[in-house]
Amino acid sequence: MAAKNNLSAIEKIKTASDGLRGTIKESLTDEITGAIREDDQAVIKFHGMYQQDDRDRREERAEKKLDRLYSFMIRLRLPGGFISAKKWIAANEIANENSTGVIKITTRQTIQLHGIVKSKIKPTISAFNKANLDSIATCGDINRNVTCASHPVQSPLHAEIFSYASKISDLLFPKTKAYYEIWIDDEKIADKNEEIDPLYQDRYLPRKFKIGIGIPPNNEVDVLINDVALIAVIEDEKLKGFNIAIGGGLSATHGNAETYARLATVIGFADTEEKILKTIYEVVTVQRDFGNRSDRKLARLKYTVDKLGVEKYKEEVEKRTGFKLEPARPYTFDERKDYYGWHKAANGLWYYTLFVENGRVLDDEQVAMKTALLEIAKTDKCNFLFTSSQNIIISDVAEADKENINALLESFNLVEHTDKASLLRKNSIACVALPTCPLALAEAQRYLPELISKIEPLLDKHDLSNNDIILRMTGCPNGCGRSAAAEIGFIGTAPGKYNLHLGGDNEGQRLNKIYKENLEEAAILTELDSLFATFKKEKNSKERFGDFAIRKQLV
Ligand code: SRM
Ligand code: SF4
Repeated sequence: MAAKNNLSAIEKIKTASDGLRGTIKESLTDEITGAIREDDQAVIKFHGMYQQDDRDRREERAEKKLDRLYSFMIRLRLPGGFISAKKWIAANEIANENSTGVIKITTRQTIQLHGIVKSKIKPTISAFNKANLDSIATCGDINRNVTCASHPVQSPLHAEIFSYASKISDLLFPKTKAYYEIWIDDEKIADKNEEIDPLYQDRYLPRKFKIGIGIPPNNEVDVLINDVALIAVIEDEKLKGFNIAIGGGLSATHGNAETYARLATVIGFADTEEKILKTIYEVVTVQRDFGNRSDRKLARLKYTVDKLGVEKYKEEVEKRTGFKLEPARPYTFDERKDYYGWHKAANGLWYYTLFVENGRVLDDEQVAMKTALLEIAKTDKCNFLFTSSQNIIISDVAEADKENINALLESFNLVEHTDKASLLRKNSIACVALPTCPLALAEAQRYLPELISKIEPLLDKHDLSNNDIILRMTGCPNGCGRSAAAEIGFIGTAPGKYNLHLGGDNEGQRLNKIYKENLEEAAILTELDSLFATFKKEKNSKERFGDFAIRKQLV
């Protein structure tokens, strides 16, 4: 535990924030700047928003001696990525009214809106509130949006397993009412006792906290990259409980050997709902009490787990829950992919998985996806689910409504759009990066589509287009597009330059390693051309690209 005088600046801001209020109200009324006060920038994260600026315009504005072009990004809380058609319509309207208009599906199954100017934050949150949507705790040092395996065809028990996403989200929900007070009704909360928070206290967690739920054998949710990973155990067609793993996280900092990506380690099995939730709660309290509060680079749960040792961490959790976890049950992940197109789940309802390149829902010259999804939502005959690979599932479609929805998908060319995208493109993820992400060192979502168009002919050339290779790109090593868990991972180092990582497995159970540093596009294509040639020639019959890279000791 960090000594008081050794605490990081953010720790002091949290405890002095009066239940996450800070001076946000004053910041909002300051008309001289489009920004908010520095301390408040840390506090608003807990309300689900980030201050950003348009990095494409920085230079031009600096030359004109203008302030940066500030705006805000708001991220919704949608456990498991579920949203009703009515809520989608509301989000669409709010996006048009107050943001850039692009609806961005994230790698943690939710929606982000960008480009919201300061004066529009309150109207945005208030409109979300009217639609029963909120952005509480989607950022900040707190439990974030809980992810869950999204494809209902994965198991007849999908709904039962899925319900844990909301249960966990509720369990770890903060008690402060600051969000409502600041953004919605302006009323001061009379009884501060209601806000006493035994879990987060006034210091919250040392760092962000993420929980995911996976359903073997498909690891499309990338469950092991989470601080806490629940792996559903199904025996005799019943949900027996979950294997619980701790300590996943993908970020590292270039040049800082103390930082590293890590996959979660399974610590045991819990059967009843009470035991499962209690264990999760206490994993969080141990991190709250033992996590590093002086160095934010080393504050994630993964470092606490490695500092204490997995066994010690587990013992501390068991001491607090008052029961021992059972030995982990066997499980196998043998794929990690979205099931595109139409599928029928065990409950008789249909689902269509739509390919959304890098999660960006908009109308462009190729396809009017945003208009199409609005029209589909207006039928009110479906719901929506977002996948961890930034795609959209049009869900819960009754047999009688399928034809109508499919006709809409066809008429807007969404079926063709999904079908004609290559396997490589459909297996890819890019994070947001430029121009909004302040941490980006290189492009990601604005560049990857173009790079893939140059990689596809290489795969064709070596007759490898039918290989299920997972490729991901991030604009920096924070890992938002989970590139450390890809078979081919690109991690931005500088404008136009990427480290090329190889050797991650296809199922998300082995991280990749650095193969070549600081490659520009021409070098990337030369490297891949030669790697694909060797792979084609020397691979074993069903060998995956990531496994091949390991067998051949390429990394
Ligand atoms: Fe992330 C910070 C975007 C998933 C690890 N992430 C950011 C910020 C907010 C930049 C910032 O701090 O100012 C990015 C905003 C960009 C923008 O303009 O929108 C950002 N992260 C994203 C999203 C939108 C990427 C996407 O294209 O979908 C994802 C939103 C998820 C959500 O809905 O909550 C997103 N971020 C992830 C993931 C992947 C995951 O969780 O599955 C990771 C790696 C897993 C992990 O947490 O280890 C990830 N983001 C980070 C980190 C590194 C954290 C660390 O341990 O050091 C940062 C930087 C930080 O926290 O200091 C970060
Ligand atoms: Fe920004 Fe880096 Fe995350 Fe990409 S990986 S969104 S560049 S913080």
